[in-house]
Amino acid sequence: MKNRAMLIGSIGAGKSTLTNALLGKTVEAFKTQTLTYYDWIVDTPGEYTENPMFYKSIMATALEVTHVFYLQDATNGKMIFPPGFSMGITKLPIGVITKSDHPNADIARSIDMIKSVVSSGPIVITSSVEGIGIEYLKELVKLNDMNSMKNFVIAAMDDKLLFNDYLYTSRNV
Ligand SMILES: Nc1nc2c(ncn2[C@@H]2O[C@H](COP(=O)(O)OP(=O)(O)O)[C@@H](O)[C@H]2O)c(=O)[nH]1
Ligand SMILES: [Mg+2]
Repeated sequence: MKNRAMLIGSIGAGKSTLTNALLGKTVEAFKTQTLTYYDWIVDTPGEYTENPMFYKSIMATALEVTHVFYLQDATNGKMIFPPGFSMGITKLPIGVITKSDHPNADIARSIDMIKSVVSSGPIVITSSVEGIGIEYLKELVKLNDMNSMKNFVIAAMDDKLLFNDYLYTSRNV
């Protein structure tokens, strides 16, 4: 399978804007009504994450990808993923904090929230507007196992790139 990432997160978390940043496009983000497939990205509607009725759609779509990006909007204090959500999806998880450039961004709060979702995996602090963290995400999607991602994070030595593994250190994915 070609390495691909599915983006999930609340309505307005910045999925479509991040998709554009990752693909290097300058087009305006648009509200996604259904799944949108790009070269190596699957953008999902925020409703999929916000409404448990759509969890089965997330699970089904996950079968088509190698990585799942769990987005947490740094300006939003609301936690919308159930704790441990990524444990139910057997694809490589990556926590993504969006909008780190925003004046209302609370990075520490966002990291705490995403840690309860991605209990084992990288966490990348990003801004699609300023291009922060975008290259890290592209590199991580090329890596095929948790250990490679962990080594990548350690080698980067950047406080915008963390690795969370306080629960399970040798998770098999
Ligand atoms: N400041 C800032 N705003 C962003 C960023 N990414 C997205 N936004 C804004 O957040 C809003 C929702 O973005 P969108 O990509 O449509 O979210 P989606 O519903 O998850 O696809 C839009 O007004 C974007 O301009 C970012 O990195 N920084
Ligand atoms: Mg969207």
